[in-house]
Amino acid sequence: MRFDIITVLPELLEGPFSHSILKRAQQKGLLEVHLHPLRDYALGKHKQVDDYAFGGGAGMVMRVEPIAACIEQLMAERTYDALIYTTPDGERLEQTTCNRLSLMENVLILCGHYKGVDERIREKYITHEISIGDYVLSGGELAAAILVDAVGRLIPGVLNDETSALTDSFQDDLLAPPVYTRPADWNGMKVPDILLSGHDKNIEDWRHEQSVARTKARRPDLWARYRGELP
Ligand code: 6GU
Repeated sequence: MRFDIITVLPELLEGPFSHSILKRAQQKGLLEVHLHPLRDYALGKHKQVDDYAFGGGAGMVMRVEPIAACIEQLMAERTYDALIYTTPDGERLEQTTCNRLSLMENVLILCGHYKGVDERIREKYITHEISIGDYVLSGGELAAAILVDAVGRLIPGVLNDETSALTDSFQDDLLAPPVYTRPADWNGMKVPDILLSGHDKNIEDWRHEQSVARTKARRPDLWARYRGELP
């Protein structure tokens, strides 16, 4: 799977994919992440990528021409399955969207900035508008990093049995159960006996109960969905 990311702050995205699971995914040839500095496509000697909003008001708007030039160049080289714009007014990112995106071949991400992008870019090119939650970030880069991380780890072959995504929180609309490792007794705080019992079926049942209890207590919204009461 290949991600092309258009950004005014490429430096911000150099770190997140250079470690651990996503680094290995790239080394294995399962994932490619290409950064495209928007300023390289800007016009004039000031390399301006933003401008004042028509109609007035505080905040700058990302101009159409550099973005269109960059997108057109990329689209001439390959076909994109999705053109994503990261923006707080987008649809909230959920695991189901990540699962769907992980089956795609080429995904382009435009990182939002300032007051946002000129609406005509959204109309002409963007297929998915994605927010990572109801709070405002200073730019869409960190949201794009989260998206690539959440999707990248789901690409077939990226995770092994130990890191399998099948038991993640949210994959079945339940939160994950508590986990423990050695020592079994830490200053009197003991690991639940059942986890030391070697009885796989009982352990599985216990984990499910814990997941249910946690989900009910912490995320009544997820619990309702699990019970089929919500979309
Ligand atoms: Cl995608 N961008 C910004 N700027 N803020 C956000 C966001 C995105 N998602 C949540 N907050």
